[in-house]
Amino acid sequence: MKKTVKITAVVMLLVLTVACFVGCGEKNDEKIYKICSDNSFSPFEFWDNEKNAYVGIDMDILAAIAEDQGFKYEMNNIGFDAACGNVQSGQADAMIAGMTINAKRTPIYDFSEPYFNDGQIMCTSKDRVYANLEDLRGTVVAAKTGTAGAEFAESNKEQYGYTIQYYEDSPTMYQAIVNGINSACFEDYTVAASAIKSGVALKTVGSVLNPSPYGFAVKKGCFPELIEKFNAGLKNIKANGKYAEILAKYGIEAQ
Ligand code: ASN
Repeated sequence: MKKTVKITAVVMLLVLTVACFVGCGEKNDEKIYKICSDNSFSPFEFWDNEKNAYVGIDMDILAAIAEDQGFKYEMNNIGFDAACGNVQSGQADAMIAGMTINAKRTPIYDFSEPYFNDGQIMCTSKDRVYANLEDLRGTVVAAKTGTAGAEFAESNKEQYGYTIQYYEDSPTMYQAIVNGINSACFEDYTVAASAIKSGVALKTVGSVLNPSPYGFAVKKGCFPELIEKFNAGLKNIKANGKYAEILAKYGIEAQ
């Protein structure tokens, strides 16, 4: 009897170990973490033609933290929804993508300490007159698949009587509003402000909704050491001024 219990315990341990490896991707000493991100979410991540590379607050924060903590990674800017899919399927180990920490995500991701705070804001074309959510009744709102902005649009669509059209990235979503295909979207305030500053013909309406923190994320239960390193590095780059320097480089005040 005792032996059976022992064998069962060993088998269970083996199964659990294998399950963890399968669920979290491979792990070894020379680990190069596969990290993915959004592809057009300025000032957090965006393509820089001159540098021929993705740049932005997230890109710089992660580089500074990896340097501080001595870990290696490769970055894949595949878009927000794709990044979420890759982390959940184990094709990627982690993501940094201006990702809002919210109740829908905490059961399936482990997040770092917050590294920024932002909420969504309603955006319309510069010359349209939707003054509030009520005015969106009967219109088609634009949303970026899988985002906190989409979640806001979804949770209010019955009450305010609009339907939703989905896009894969922020610039395509903005263009649909500018071109009059859609009435409005709910975008992170800092990102909407950056787009407007760069000449996108949108305006923000009302005040910031759902202010929440941004976090670096792994699939729930995977790579706890990476979250620990991110948190330790974040603390260090905040203490040594690097964090404020990165934000300032992109015209954002340190929080
Ligand atoms: N703040 C957005 C979200 O968490 C991120 C994004 O669109 N890149 O859904």
